[in-house]
Amino acid sequence: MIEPVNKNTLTIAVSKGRIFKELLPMLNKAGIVPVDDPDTSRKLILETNQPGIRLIIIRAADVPTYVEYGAADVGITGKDVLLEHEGTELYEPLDLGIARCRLMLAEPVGAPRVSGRLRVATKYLNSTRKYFAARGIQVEIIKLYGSMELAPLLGLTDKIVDLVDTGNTLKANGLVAVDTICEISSRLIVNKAAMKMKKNMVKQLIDSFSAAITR
Ligand code: PRT
Ligand code: MG
Repeated sequence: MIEPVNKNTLTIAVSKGRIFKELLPMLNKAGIVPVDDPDTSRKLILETNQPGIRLIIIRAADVPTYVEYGAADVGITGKDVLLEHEGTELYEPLDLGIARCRLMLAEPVGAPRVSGRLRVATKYLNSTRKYFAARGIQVEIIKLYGSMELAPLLGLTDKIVDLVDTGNTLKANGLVAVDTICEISSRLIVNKAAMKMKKNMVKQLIDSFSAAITR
């Protein structure tokens, strides 16, 4: 624990961008209204209308780390991020059903069959490794941090593994999805100590988020 435990405060870790946008109405339904707008504010700690509840705004991939170490009590992050997180177990009590997309394998339209060892570009090393291992396919995975779509176009790799929503990005770059690796949505994750020490606040949050889920 970074701070002495105060049972009456709750720190929620979230990334700005698409997850925050879709989370905001759910927070509001839970009676939590941030005082500042993270898209215009440069603050990394956002106070809310509820004295004990604050939001911290961090990179999506850092959310599990803050929650694992108890620097945040709870967090909201994509299943894609959780599948890559290497730390200790986290409670994942709720699928919020927001920021939905698919983790997909894609290749250039009309790509010839790959002879020799397949090369795949991705930032999702764990998920990609597991996918090919389960199929007994030898693969060389090349780690990139973004713009994966570019890799096959320049001959860096044969295929990519990336998130796909509308498919417009693939299409615009002459790529086509060939398989779905995993359905992705954002999850509520909870620190193990917070689950015990702040049981009431965490339970209230889970209940109000549950009620706000649109299926
Ligand atoms: O952007 P930054 O580097 O700060 O971090 P980030 O990319 O992790 O954050 P952000 O906000 O872009 O994404 C956060 C989370 O949103 C991801 O971890 C997913 O769980 C979820 N999500 C849902 C998506 C998408 N949909 C999505 N379409 N994340 C990224 N994309 C990208 C995708 O990588 C591709 O470049 O959008 C492009 C494809 O979109 P379509 O509609 O053209 O198919
Ligand atoms: Mg992004």
